[in-house]
Amino acid sequence: MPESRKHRVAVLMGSESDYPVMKAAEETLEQFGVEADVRVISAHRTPDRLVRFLAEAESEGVAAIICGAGWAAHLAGVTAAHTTIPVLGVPIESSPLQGLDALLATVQMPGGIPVGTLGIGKGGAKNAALLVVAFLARFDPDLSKKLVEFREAQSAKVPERPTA
Ligand code: RP5
Repeated sequence: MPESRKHRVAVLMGSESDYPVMKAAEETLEQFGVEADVRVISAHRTPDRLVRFLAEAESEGVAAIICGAGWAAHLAGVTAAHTTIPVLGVPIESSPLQGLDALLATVQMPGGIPVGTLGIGKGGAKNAALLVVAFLARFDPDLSKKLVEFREAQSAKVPERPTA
């Protein structure tokens, strides 16, 4: 496997309508050379697809699973219940409650089955990918170097003073 494709991370979303948000996770992983396996899987509309996918993910050595969902978002929790692969959740602002419902549903997992929950929306999706990269980077010097460079480039873009 080429160096840049050493790690594979799954990005799941409850609906295709979540893709504009979850694309931020996909793009961020790709930016670091981490392969993103992107799927539409609904915990309530396609529960069998979820179970089938997770069996596949276990056998293919998927390092982490990022789940984005809106409304009474249970995708991340149900995913975590079916696998020991680490699961991160991204609440999506697709409901009349603008993601507050999804945030609470995702973050409030009872003790025993963790879901690492990020912020609502695109920022959360991007951070989910960055968090996975940070974990992987502890055991991968090349990825660690890329993460340090990313942080440095990000800092360099912050101006000392605002322009008019
Ligand atoms: C959730 O319901 C999905 O994650 C999505 O955010 C929301 C709306 O889904 P669609 O009705 O657009 O398919 O399950």
